[in-house]
Amino acid sequence: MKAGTMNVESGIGIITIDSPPVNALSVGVRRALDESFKKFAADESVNAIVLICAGRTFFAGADISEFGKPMEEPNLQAVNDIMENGQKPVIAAIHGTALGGGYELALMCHYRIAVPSAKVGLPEVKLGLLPGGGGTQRLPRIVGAAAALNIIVGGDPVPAAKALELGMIDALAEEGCLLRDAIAFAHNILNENKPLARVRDRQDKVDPDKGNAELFADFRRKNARAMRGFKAPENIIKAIEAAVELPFDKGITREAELFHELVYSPESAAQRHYFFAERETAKVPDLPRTTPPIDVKTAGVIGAGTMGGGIAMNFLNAGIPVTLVEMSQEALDRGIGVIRKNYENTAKKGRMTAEQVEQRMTLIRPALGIDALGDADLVIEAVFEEMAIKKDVFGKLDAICKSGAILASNTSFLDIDEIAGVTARPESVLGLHFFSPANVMRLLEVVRGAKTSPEVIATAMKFAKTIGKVPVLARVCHGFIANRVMGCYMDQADAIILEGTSPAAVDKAIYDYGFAMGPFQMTDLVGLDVLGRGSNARTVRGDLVSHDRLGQKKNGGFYDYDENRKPTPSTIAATIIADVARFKGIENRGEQTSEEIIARLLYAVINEGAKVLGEGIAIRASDIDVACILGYNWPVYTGGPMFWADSVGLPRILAKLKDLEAVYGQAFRPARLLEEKANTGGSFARG
Ligand code: T1G
Repeated sequence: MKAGTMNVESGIGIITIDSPPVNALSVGVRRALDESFKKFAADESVNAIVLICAGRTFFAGADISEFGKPMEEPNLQAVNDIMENGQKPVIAAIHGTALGGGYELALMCHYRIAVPSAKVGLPEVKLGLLPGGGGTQRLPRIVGAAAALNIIVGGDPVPAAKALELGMIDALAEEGCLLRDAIAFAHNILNENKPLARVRDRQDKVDPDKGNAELFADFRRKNARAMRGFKAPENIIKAIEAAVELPFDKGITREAELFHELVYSPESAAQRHYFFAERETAKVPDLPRTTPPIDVKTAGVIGAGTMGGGIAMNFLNAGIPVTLVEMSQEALDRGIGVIRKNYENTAKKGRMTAEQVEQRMTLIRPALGIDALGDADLVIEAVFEEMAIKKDVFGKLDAICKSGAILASNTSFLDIDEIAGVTARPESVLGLHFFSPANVMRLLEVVRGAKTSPEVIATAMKFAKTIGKVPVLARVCHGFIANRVMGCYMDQADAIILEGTSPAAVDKAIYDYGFAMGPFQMTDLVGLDVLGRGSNARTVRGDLVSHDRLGQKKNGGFYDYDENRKPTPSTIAATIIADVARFKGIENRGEQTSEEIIARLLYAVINEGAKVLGEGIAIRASDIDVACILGYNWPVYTGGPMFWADSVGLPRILAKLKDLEAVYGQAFRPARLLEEKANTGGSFARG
């Protein structure tokens, strides 16, 4: 039995599965389970069975890479029949993260014991799926329908202490003594001659909700916005309704039907693509896995403004002391005040304690002047986006920072090589481009300069995870990856309204595609003073600002807003748009269809993505997907622009780009890589 071992200790059969990295329930693991349970079922010296995993975690679910392929036997159901319906008590001994099919397997056991550091959960919704191993039928029987809706539609893991409270586990083991305590637990079950408690037989938590349609209707209403565009949540709700209304076996059949609808859906294929894409970004092909990362024990941040403060919080959250530098005491106090307020707001929501707030605040070392950064392992500057200022700062850092310190710029578009050029240590310089709000957005673009050393890159890719970020490596170009490709989306949005399509029509098309908000509502939210200027040429945004329309925060922008911030199309904005169009001599083409708007704005992104890939700015197409999903909330159930392009079909996109080029010119000239792939049956996913 390759994936595990079996042994017997004082009448307790112990099945230990060991299939790195996360004991996913691959066919090999299922066979090992099937074989070992059959053996122990027949072994008279065995009175009870403990199921435990070696390595970093209990089963972390089905093997996601097996989905979309024909499922090999035995399936999870076969293993279940031996475990749940056997004559001997089975105890799941949980450490790490018992997730998805892994936790469903634990629910098929008669009892569950876990170490305090463990977590259990059913995160399938994040893969566009539902728990297809009985989780939607068994969990409601333990926690009730209402709690099951939150746990399964939410998809977040539940820490052991909370799981015990909810009944998701039956006991806590001592940390580090899981097997010992699981065996003792098994003996107690035998000594007390406790019945074989099958979760499937419990009705006390589901019967009270029979006929309670309002419970589900209310849940749908309350979560409509978060569930919009996703297919899986509605199927999960239906499965839990079945758990309440139907006998167990009928519920299991219903669950399988609902699972089947999802596993072959484009949404789930996209979300599974994203699962692996997010884990692929940290792998840099030309960087040997043995490249030693530099130890980052202390950090420095220059600038305590919105970005600097947010960046600093990431390090504080990871327990790394930060020297926070500002030019004036007033600016320093203001910056630190904002950080404290952010933490206190989080504490008010119960997501951290007052002690944790103080503990993080004590890690800040305020400083007036760069000299305080001499000992920092890593310094990130977040000063004004002007090359001369950046060069001045890096010149000074070069003079005072210790040798081997990493010097990073948070610039969102300036040339990292030019900045590195003012130092004597360009190998220690790179870009670390955070997205606003920097303490929330998970994307971190790591910008590799021409001379940045492998050690510095390896360090950045590794510690990104330490501070809760997903690193995407980019070479130097204007706007790097996310801003560059999404810049085309904004450019086409600005162009199409000058040709007579209303901002509201553009926003509706983009909203219906799946973004939380279209480009013009987004601009009004962020503020035209933030996103408005930046061009000396006459623009609609510039004119709106000169009419003192800054967006939601002042006098409206592309829209007018009522006291509840409800947007209505603005006649003033429409007049300004028509005026600028006339001034630029742009022909009015009338209101475009949603399909045309989508092609215009999103195919422009795909085309630019193909250029970014062709130029080697991005390592792989899926990195562009991750950057757009995490940096610009591109809807994850499309898989991101490049994955979506493959699903639309590259020949179709190429043909449309050529049509658009014929009308709108150079901006739509198909990228060579896209043309090549379209003409050779290639795809971005297959590289
Ligand atoms: N299948 C296949 N590979 C997996 C995997 C899985 N379930 N989970 C992780 N990996 C790989 C991952 O790609 C990476 O590979 C390595 O393991 C380490 O992962 C019937 C339908 C467990 C919390 O959704 O959330 O069960 O990049 O980098 O940060 O109802 O992995 O090294 O080559 O993420 O320590 C439900 C998914 C499946 C859990 C560990 N389960 N995994 O996090 O490591 S659907 C999940 C995670 C299901 C049933 C259904 C996390 C983790 P590589 P990592 P980590």
